Amino acid sequence: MTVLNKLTSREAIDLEDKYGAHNYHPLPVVLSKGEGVYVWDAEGKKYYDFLSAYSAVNQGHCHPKIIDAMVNQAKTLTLTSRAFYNDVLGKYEKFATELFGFDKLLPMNTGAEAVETALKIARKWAYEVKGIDENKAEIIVCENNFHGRTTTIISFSNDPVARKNFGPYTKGFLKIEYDNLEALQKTLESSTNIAAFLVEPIQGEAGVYVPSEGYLAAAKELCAKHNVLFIADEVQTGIARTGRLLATCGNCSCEEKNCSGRPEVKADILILGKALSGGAYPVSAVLANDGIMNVIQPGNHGSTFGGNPISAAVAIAALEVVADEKLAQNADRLGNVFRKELADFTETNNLVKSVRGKGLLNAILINDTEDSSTAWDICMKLKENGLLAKPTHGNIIRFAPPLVMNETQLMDCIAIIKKTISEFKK
Ligand code: IF1
Repeated sequence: MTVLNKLTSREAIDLEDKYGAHNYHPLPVVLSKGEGVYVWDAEGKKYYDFLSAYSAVNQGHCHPKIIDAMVNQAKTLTLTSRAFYNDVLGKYEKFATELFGFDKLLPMNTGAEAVETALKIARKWAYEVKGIDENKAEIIVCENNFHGRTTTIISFSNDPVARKNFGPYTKGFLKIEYDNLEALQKTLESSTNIAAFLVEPIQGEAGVYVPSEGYLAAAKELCAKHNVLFIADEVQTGIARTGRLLATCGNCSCEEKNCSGRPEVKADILILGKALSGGAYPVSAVLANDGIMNVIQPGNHGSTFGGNPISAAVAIAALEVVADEKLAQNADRLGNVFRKELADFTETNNLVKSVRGKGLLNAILINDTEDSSTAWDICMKLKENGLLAKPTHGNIIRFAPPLVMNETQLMDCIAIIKKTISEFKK
């Protein structure tokens, strides 16, 4: 069998099991094709994708505009490194900084790289602008955070599976309870060495925890009062996923003709990734105004692929699709439909305790213990019924379809979810 021959699902799983590191425990489905809200397995069975590659495929699988941009650029110039200029990066930087309302953008590839970049910028700003003594900077993070898998990032994780036996850990992080302003205020008042507060506008991996109304705005205000940078990790919540261009847009609606780029809660440092490329290519970015971004001077930071022509061309196309197809508005509207339908369902089915989320980033809480296999078993049944989703932690199932879904498709998916859970027998 040459590598290019089509594999059966069994063959594909066996190859990954034998030759691949076991750093994931995937649902036993082997995907072979994707288009819009659908994916097909190696045997040609069709599914609704209700994970969207963890909110990277917001624009739908293989969006023609994004793929065309990628293919055309790939046929022209793929990578120059930043040792030289290229004729696409500046266009992308201008487009994205005007769209999100910042002076500058530092291009990277993965979300974790962008988070690491934001942490480095915040520390350098603390020493060179705020005047904190070198190596004394502290950054506040939240319990149950997820910001990526690098050694520094897992150093401030409290997920033992992501953290254990990867020490020694990076210092300089203070952990507080998420959605707790008092804890933030107390910590801000406890030290003059605080550089920044890093927060997810909604805690995705922790189980789609939406903070209280006004939390982010009040947190930003507290940070400003203490001359501490507010860093929003919108890798998962950004790019229209929560019904706004950014989750930090809050109630500022995308209905405005030209987005003012002044979200309700304007981060000092904004981190983007995942759907910044529509899932076609690793593209992430850190955005900030000159007073912060200009602490980065030649040689301070970089990446071989960061800012490459393909990533720039793909990101422009991916962001244009969000605006052209009004994906934030669609996510907002369909998200309300989804939560209403599932909330009604909880009235009649005791296996679903609750539904929560914003836009098309939602999750249901299964009425079973954290360590039960019920959520996984339900996802296995959903797979049989043509819908792919995966539990986050324990008994929480995340539901995050591509934002190009229409109401008919959504109602079809809701019917599948209700039917599966109603028939579910442990
Ligand atoms: C895995 C989770 C989601 C992220 C936020 C940064 C990153 C992520 C808010 C890092 C990445 C991915 C990573 C992937 C699974 C997935 C995930 F379950 F891990 F937590 F989406 F919720 N900030 N999240 O969500 O971006 O380096 O991956 O490009 O590592 O298993 P990345």
